[in-house]
Amino acid sequence: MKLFFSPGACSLSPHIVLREAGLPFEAVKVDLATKQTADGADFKAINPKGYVPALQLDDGRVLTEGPAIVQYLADQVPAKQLAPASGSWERYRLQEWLNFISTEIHKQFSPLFNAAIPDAVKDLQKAKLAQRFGEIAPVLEKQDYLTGSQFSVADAYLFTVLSWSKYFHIDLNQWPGIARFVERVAARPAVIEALDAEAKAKKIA
Ligand SMILES: N[C@@H](CCC(=O)N[C@@H](CS)C(=O)NCC(=O)O)C(=O)O
Repeated sequence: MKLFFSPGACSLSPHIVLREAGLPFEAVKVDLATKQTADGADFKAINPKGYVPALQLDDGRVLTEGPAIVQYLADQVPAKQLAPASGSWERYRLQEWLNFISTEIHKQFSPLFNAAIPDAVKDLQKAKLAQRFGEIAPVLEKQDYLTGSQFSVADAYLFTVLSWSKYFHIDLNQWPGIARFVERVAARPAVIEALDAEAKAKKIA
């Protein structure tokens, strides 16, 4: 399998999941400005949408969209319990979280990275994010992870998008449950490895 990623982007979520799952993979860096991969391919020929993450299976099939990719990966190694069984109530709860993170957090952060968006709009986005963090905080006050005591792919995704807070002076200590969640996830060996690998890939540039 190949994971097409960009250091620090939302592709960190499947990167963490691949390492949590213990699946063999090759991480291929994508230059999002030029849409070229580090191994010299035209990334738009792999994912016509031009964004990361994309997962290419050994038979050539490509899966895109972070929430779909992480569920696919979790289902390859059910024993790791990175997602509840397909069809179970708990699986729908996981999908509820993945969709919430995708639409209400990930895509609310995206305009903050866009230099063309006026500051007044960015302030509204930050207020909306603060509202959403306030909704997640009570959950993480009473349990270690989004779905309970077990780390899941939703936690990898939430950790990834929360990591962008530092770029926009959003102090997560306002929500102690969230701040402790970030520390808890950051201490996981698979997460340390993924962050380290992405930091090295960033330096190579
Ligand atoms: N809907 C996609 C969005 C992915 C996305 O926003 N990727 C960003 C990085 S976090 C990206 O590659 N942006 C570059 C671009 O759109 O050209 C998903 O959830 O996987």
